[in-house]
Amino acid sequence: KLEAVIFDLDGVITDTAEYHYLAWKALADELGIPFTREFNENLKGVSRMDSLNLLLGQAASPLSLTEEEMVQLADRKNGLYQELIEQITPADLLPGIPEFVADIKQNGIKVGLASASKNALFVVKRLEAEHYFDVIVDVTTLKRNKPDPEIFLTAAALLGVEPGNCIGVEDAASGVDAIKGADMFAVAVGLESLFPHADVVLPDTSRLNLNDLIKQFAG
Ligand code: B16
Ligand code: MG
Repeated sequence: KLEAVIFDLDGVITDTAEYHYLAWKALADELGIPFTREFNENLKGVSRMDSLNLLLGQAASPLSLTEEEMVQLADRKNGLYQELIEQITPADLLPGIPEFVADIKQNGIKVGLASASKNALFVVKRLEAEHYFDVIVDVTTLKRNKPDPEIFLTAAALLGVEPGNCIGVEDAASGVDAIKGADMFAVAVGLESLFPHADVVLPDTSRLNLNDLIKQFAG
C-alpha cells in the first residue's frame, strides 16, 4: 500500500534544472570547454563536484587543476546558480505540481523531498512550498550521492515508512537508479528514451495523477 511519495526537486518541483544548465554552460564557455544540452543530461541529479569533474572531462586536452582551483570553479558555478534562483517565485512551480501534492496529502499519504542540491531549502522557500513536505532530507548529512539509494532510503526512514511502499519521482537517470536501488516504484518525468529503468515515464509534470499512479503501483 502506498504510504509516501518522495520527490526530487530540480526538474520535478520546479525547473531549476535549466538554471543548473545555464550556470554550467557559462562556466564551460569561460573555460573554452564544449558543453551541450545533451551532455548536460549526465549532470542531472549529480553532485556539484562530480558534475564539475564530468564537465572538465569534456576538455579537448586535460586541464591539470589543483584541489583549490577545482573548489574555486565549483564556487563560481554555484554563485551563478544562486543569482538565477534569487528570481524564483511560487509561479515557478511546474504545471500540475500543486494539484498533485494536494491530492497526495488529502489521501493521507506522506510527502518527502530528496534533492541532491545544497540549495534545495532556499529554492523551496522561494517557491513558498515548505508546507508540501513532511520531510526534507539534508543532503549534507549523507555519505553517498545519487545514484546511491541513500537519499531515498533516508527520506523513507525519516517519514517512518517502508521503502517498498513509496513512489519516487525524478527527472534524472541517476535519480531513477537511486529510487530503484531503494526498492521503490520509480516515476520519471521527461523523454521516455532517457529512462530505461523507470517503472513509469511521463512526458511532463502535468501528467502526474495520483489515481493513475496508485493503479500502476499496485499493478
Ligand atoms: P547544488 P536534484 C541536483 O538536484 C541537480 O539535479 C544537479 O544538477 C546538481 O548538481 C545537484 O543537485 C547539486 O546541486 O550544486 O545546488 O548543491 O535534481 O537532486 O534536486
Ligand atoms: Mg532533478
